[in-house]
Amino acid sequence: METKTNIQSRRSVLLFKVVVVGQGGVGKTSLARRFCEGRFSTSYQPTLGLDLFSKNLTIGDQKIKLLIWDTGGQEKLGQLRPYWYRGATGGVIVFSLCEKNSFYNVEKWLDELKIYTTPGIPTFLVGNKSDLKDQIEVSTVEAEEYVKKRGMEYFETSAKDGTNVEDVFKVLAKRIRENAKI
Ligand code: G3D
Ligand code: MG
Repeated sequence: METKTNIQSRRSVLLFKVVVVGQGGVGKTSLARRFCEGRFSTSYQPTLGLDLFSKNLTIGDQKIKLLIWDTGGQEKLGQLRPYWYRGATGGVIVFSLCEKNSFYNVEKWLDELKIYTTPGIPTFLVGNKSDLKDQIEVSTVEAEEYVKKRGMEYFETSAKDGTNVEDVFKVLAKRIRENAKI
């Protein structure tokens, strides 16, 4: 007699594409590296082309491969822009808590995501460099007010000491899964 196999226990790996955007120097590459490779280095070159990071996660019984698309040259993408964003299932907009201007630029990145990604994909706002406590220029209240109006979730991170970095990507993976109703 044929043995019944349990299809539920052999569910395939889901591939989630996350695009990380934000002004240069805010810590996008550092965050992706901290999450995927568990390390921080102060001698990064600014990203020239595209850095691809990936990490395997398990949420419940579901295996997920998170692909993190990080580029420092979004401004220069030109005609490639739609391709770069194509198929993104989630977005992270990063600013530096120590640079007010990078916070004012967030709206520009949000508009860009709205144009090129599928409407309604989970998008998080991340204020990075929380370890530089005496240099903070953007208050938690200010950032929280901003996200409240736009229905986003907000995290304050430090790629340097690791604070909240895991949370950002794990909660995002969870939201992507909920959004896709998988
Ligand atoms: P980007 O990819 O957004 O352009 P990077 O930013 O990841 O290249 O980081 C830019 C600079 O900020 C780097 O410093 C990096 O070390 C620093 N940095 C990134 N995240 C943090 C953080 O959480 N805390 C602190 N203190 N510094 C951070 P350098 O000196 O190499 O330019
Ligand atoms: Mg970079």
